[in-house]
Amino acid sequence: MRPLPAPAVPLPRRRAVLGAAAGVFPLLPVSRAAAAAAPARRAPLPTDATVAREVREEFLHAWEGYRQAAWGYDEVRPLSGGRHDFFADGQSFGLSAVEALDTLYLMEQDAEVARVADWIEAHLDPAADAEVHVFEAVIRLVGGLLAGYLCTGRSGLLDRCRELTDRLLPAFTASPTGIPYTRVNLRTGAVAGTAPPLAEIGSNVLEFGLLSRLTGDNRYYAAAKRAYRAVLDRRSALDLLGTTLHTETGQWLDTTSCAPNPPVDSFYEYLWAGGELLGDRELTDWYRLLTDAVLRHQLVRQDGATWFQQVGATDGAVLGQAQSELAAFYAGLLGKGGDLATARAYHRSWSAVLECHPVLPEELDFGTGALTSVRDDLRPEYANAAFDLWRLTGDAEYKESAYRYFQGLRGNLRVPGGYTVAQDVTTSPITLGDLTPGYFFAENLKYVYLIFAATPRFDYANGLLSTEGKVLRGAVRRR
Ligand code: DMJ
Repeated sequence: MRPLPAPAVPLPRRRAVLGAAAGVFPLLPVSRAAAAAAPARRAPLPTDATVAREVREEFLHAWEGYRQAAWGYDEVRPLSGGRHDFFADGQSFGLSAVEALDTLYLMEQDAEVARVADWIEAHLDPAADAEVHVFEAVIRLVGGLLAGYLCTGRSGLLDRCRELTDRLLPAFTASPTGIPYTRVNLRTGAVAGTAPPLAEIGSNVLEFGLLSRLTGDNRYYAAAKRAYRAVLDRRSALDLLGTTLHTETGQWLDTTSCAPNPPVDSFYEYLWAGGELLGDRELTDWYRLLTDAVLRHQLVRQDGATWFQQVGATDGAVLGQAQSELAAFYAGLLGKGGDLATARAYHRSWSAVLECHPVLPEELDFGTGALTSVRDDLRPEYANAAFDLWRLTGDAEYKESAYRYFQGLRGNLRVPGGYTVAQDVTTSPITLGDLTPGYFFAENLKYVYLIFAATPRFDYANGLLSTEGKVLRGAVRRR
């Protein structure tokens, strides 16, 4: 079983009433929490057009930081002006540019879209001598190239996408079980890494299924389905799943059901989204089966809040009460899957945490009320859920969530060179780190922008985004 991390910053458990957050554990001293305005007392939001303009300006501020200091490299360090190779030292894939491509398109930055697409076609090397992380390469690069192709129609982007996916495929086809290896060398095809967590096993069916559709080559979709089936075949009698499987033996290496936390989070997301995007009923049925089990065994309603505990997959025994910020996306997924009341409640629990902090901390323990990670890695999941729930319901609450989240980022994590992660959100001022993660260009501000922009470039009724925020359906090409 996976041990839960010890609380890094134990804080007293308090139960004071905090406006709309009444009954939820304040996860910071009450004075700080009380300083946060309750929704009812907050000033009305600016007009939608104003917010959309503000959000686009901030995205372009970050983009300019990347362009000036790290163009063609994977990621920028916005404080120092340094660069970071995400996949392998000495190898760059222009990750942030690939991540930004469809966001730039939605924000009508057509000259930048052309600049990025030109760079990809000329410089992105799908056969680089680099051992890459398969899951990250799929959701970020394959998904980014697909979304870029769907936005622009440039066949060079689809060609790169296919070449890259062909070179990732040995991670699946070399596996005796169908459970993918975690790493592959793009040049040699050598595979490594035999302990993938569930997110790394399943978070490819959207990209691979869509690529199969676009190319007529079913190998990609077949590999993704084989991987999913391998996991479903190993579910417990309670219909719960563990965390990690062995690629070659097919044995569970960790039998903790930690959904919706990482490292299993998007495994569940891709079941629902795969059913939706690909019309695959089997994926939808698997989503329902597994989600019912998570709701039955892991949902905790406590002091007015809604959280998800960790349990043993075979016996349902309670193992922990850790909640990662990355799990905040689950409110949107539950809503899309039809569990709207639970979805709303879970999002409110995260909103209450945001009442207590300028930006969301990385992890907490809802049992003790302690923060177990005081970092903020510029995470997008809360905004992702706000976007999903706003699209489902149209409720103003989710616009407020998104705008408050945006204000937190702009007020605390903006630096002259762009936006950066934080090492400690509990200090005043926040202790900053020095990195703009690639996903920031794909996700955070895209979700907020789409809520306020009413852009004709996105089909709000049918649009579908990947776990990395890539628009895999619903990009409306410009005339
Ligand atoms: C992103 O890469 C994706 O959202 C992924 O599913 C997990 N989370 C990171 C950003 O936090």
